[in-house]
Amino acid sequence: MTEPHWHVLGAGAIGSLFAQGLHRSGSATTLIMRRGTQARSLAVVVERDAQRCEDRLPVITPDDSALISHLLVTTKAYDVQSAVAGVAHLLADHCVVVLLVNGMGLSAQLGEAWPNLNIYCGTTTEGAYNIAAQHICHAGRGETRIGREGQSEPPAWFKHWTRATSNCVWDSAINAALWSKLAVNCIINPLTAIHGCRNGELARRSELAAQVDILCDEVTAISRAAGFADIADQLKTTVSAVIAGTADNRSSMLQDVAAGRHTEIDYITGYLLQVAEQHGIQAPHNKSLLERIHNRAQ
Ligand code: KPL
Repeated sequence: MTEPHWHVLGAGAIGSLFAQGLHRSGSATTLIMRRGTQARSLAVVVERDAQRCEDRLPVITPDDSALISHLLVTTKAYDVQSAVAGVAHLLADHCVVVLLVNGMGLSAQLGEAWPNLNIYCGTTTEGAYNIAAQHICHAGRGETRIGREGQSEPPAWFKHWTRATSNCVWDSAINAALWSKLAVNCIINPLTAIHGCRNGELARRSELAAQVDILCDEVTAISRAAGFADIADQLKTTVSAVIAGTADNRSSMLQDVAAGRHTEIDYITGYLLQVAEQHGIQAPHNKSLLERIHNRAQ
């Protein structure tokens, strides 16, 4: 198989990181920028371990006449639908789409809107933040899991991903990986956004630790009902480990609220509450956080 040509939609920190990784692994890689972008190429700069790696990648906008066969989407969850709609006229029939975004529910939405897309989902714990546009710090190495529920064999294009990023695995039970991330995000993200605190304070301040506990109980019950018993059993341990491991982080939702941007709450807590409702489970604390974030940020 010839190396696929990847187009990257959403050139934030994670998008820039994976775009450079795919480019360096030998795949043609093009950034999709907003309409009106004049540049035909952009420098992508990744700083890690006191080293600076710079590559110039080609750029297209939705006004160009490219045919996209492999699309990596790394936008914010709330931008996915409109960003894909903006390039839908460029997508090849059965275009491969890898959704590397927070939250859940988006692949079903995209599949409904564009039934011919060949959609895969992913989740990553790579740590990267923006220094400037397309200039990022790769602050922490993590693991990337890509998959499609029930598909045990990875598609041919996946082998390029294992070269593009240091720790990338195929996951035929990707929904559990996505749910596990969602469960953790339901607890850490809204609380840190509402209290304006770094992740570590959720363990240090007793009144916040008590809220973590109550939320964990609700998310545990919903996880169990949704068929994720292992995640439910481990949830408190997992959440404590993530809080400890990311103690100095400002969560993505705190950053969004602080910058006056939309938040991903509808795709995180909102999705959790939909599942809770399907199973007849009450989750008043999660519901109250959803409302507080809506009232503050959106
Ligand atoms: O995923 C995160 C986020 O901020 O969105 C955590 C794990 C909470 C790290 O900050």
